[in-house]
Amino acid sequence: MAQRSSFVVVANRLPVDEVTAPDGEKQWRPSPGGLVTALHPVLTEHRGTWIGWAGGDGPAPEPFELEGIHIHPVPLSGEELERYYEGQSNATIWPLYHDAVETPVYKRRWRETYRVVNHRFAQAAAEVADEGATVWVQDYQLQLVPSMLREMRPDLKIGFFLHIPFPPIELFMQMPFRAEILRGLLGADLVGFQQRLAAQNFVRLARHLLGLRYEGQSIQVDGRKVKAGAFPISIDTKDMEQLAADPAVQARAKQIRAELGDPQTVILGVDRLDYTKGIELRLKAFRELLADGKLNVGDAVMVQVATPSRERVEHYQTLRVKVEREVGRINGEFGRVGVPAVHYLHQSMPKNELAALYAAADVMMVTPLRDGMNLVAKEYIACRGDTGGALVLSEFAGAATELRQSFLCNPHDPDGVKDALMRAVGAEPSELKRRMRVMQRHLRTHDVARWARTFLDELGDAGEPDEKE
Ligand code: GDG
Repeated sequence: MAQRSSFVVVANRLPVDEVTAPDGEKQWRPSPGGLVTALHPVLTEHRGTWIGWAGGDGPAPEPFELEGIHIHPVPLSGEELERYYEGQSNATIWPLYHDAVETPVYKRRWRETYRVVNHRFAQAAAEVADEGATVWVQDYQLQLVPSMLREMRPDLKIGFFLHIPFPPIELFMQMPFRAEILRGLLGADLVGFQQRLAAQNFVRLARHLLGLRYEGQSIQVDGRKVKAGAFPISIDTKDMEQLAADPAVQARAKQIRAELGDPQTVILGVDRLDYTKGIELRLKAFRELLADGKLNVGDAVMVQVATPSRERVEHYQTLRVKVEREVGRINGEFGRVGVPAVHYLHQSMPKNELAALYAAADVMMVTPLRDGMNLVAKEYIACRGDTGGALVLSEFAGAATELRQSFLCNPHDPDGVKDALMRAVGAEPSELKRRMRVMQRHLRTHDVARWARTFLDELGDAGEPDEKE
């Protein structure tokens, strides 16, 4: 029988990777990420279990324990991966929730598989959760799990957190099984979003679509209260600051600048290769500034890291072609032998190399058309120490609500992006340091541990009668 826990996390992916040791033996290794770092203390304290997919399309490995966490793998077949993950999650829900910046694709068989897989995750949670346990469901792949789980186990306290935006009513209404998704989420006691506006979209939708009454952020559902709220996620700030301050990382940052030809300005972009991230428009702004003569190759150089992502989904294949065409065009027009204008890396890199890149960059460009939060923006700030540096940030990233001292821009306005970039390039060092200090102070207090604590405290109170009642 599965190990029972009083705290259970349910997420699409498990926080582990399978690696092959030199002797050929397969082993599990924790895959570091903000979420697992934040939840590790809670998980170990409560004999916690993490339910998720382990990668691969075969039968799931047996549950096991790793660094004090019970790992409970859920299997996905090849066909399920294609329909539930690549299809319904990443070709329907992902674009729709990001303002439909790419056209969402709707397919009946994808939805059916989404239901089947969500049910499997809910069942796994129902099996491992102790009487009265707390279960925290994560993200857009698992929106039906809260209501399915509530039906199986009404004794549980259920939280849900959406890492991506929640769209306005007009957009959400496109979704063919919209009421089912909404009811799915309403199975939770607390539904958390990155932004206040997203929480508002959600409560208004509950009234619009299901005629439910709400007061403030509290919705009345079948005699229960479901709370919605904003819980902006963050990074492990201390860990990132320490990593960037490591002498080896600092030396690597210097070396990177030298390898780039010691230019005056290093401009950096780091994203998953995703159409929501605004990579193309950023490249285009850089090209136009070179053409206008406002920036010169040699003085300014751009580095774009585009981590491979969702490569079997068509939208992503088209994007890769477009981005690589733009990089080729810029280098073809403006590069010289041995001096390219854009250094483009379509590869995933170790975290310390990423930290060195952040530390080496004078200007970080984070220009998504829509983004739940954007942790890259926060990581850059944590990595700059007291050396200044400038963040150009889209108003459409959740992070823009907190990082007000960045150079904010509207990514839909090319001139606005160019203007923000030039202001960042030309700003006085003293001004840049002042801006950075304010944002760094904010991130030191608003880190990922605080995010998890705030959500779980509120979930602890949810479902309890109000004091005034
Ligand atoms: C979703 C939401 C929300 C990237 N390339 C490499 C690498 N990364 C790391 C970054 C950062 C993370 O991946 C990306 O996080 P983002 O927040 O920027 O974006 P999404 O992946 O779209 O995340 C987003 C987030 O969930 C959390 O709620 O902020 O809005 O879309 O940590 O550093 N890490 C390494 N090598 C790489 O090449 N090691």
